[in-house]
Amino acid sequence: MNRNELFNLMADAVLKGDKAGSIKLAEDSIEMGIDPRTAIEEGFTPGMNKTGELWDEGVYFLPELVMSAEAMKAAMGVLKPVMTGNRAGAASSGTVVIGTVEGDIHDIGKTIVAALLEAAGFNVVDLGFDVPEEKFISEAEAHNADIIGMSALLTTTMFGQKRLISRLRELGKRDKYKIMVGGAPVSEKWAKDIGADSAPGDAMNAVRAAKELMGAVKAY
Ligand code: B1M
Repeated sequence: MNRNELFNLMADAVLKGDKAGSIKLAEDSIEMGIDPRTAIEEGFTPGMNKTGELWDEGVYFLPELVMSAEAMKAAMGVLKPVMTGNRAGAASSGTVVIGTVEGDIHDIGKTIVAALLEAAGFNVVDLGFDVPEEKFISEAEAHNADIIGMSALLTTTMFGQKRLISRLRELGKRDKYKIMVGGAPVSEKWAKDIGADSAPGDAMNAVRAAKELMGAVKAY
């Protein structure tokens, strides 16, 4: 089987919500020596995006959404340990506290971003989903974070990103952290309007953006 055939099977497994199939294909990709990030970006994620399209068209409903999400996360469970590897003792590129904002349980994209940041050498504190602003702040303080990363997938919940930045200003702590925001409805204009430092559109750009933000942090 060649790479493209494998990537198509990966997308299909997620689209069908085939958890066992996703795990097997993720394991096959490791045996074939394929970079886990490539397997995620070119294999499994297109399946999740196609799921989104079928939901938009009213072909897929919540059960299918959940099954696709479970298949996607099962694949991530196989690939993440390989991607982050044994980083014990390696110097950290910086500390990122990341989570999905309050009221929002979409965590697939956030988890991919967290895994890729960890693989790139960042110390990542993943707060999960439905995270209140105060928790982002208390965890950033506790871990002496450089970057706070917030994912939002709903137009109703993305205001949590704006509230956090306002709260940091009230506390006189806005300049202490670089703020990265993301999620399908999040645009560069939104990020600028709310005063965030970065709005990378996907996980690979999130890694590049985090490194750039660290350059800015270290410059101080
Ligand atoms: Co729901 N959902 N969902 N959903 N869901 C969306 C987001 C929706 C766009 C579908 C639609 O109607 N077209 C819509 C939101 C509409 C809107 O507000 N604009 C929607 C809705 C309405 C809902 C419910 C309200 C449905 C209902 O119950 N009636 C409900 C809300 C629950 C809640 O959160 N309170 C709901 C529930 C769910 C499930 C739980 C079933 C499931 C999520 C499972 C899970 O995450 N564990 C789900 C799913 C799967 C989707 C879609 C189909 C796919 C989202 C996804 O995982 N994409 C989604 C449709 C869509 O987005 N097209 C939809 C794949 C993922 C890899 O992409 O998350 O965008 P994404 O992440 C990318 C980038 O955004 C970026 O990098 C990632 C990887 O490349 N990125 C970041 C993400 N976070 C980042 C953070 C960064 C940087 C980059 O820095 C910090």
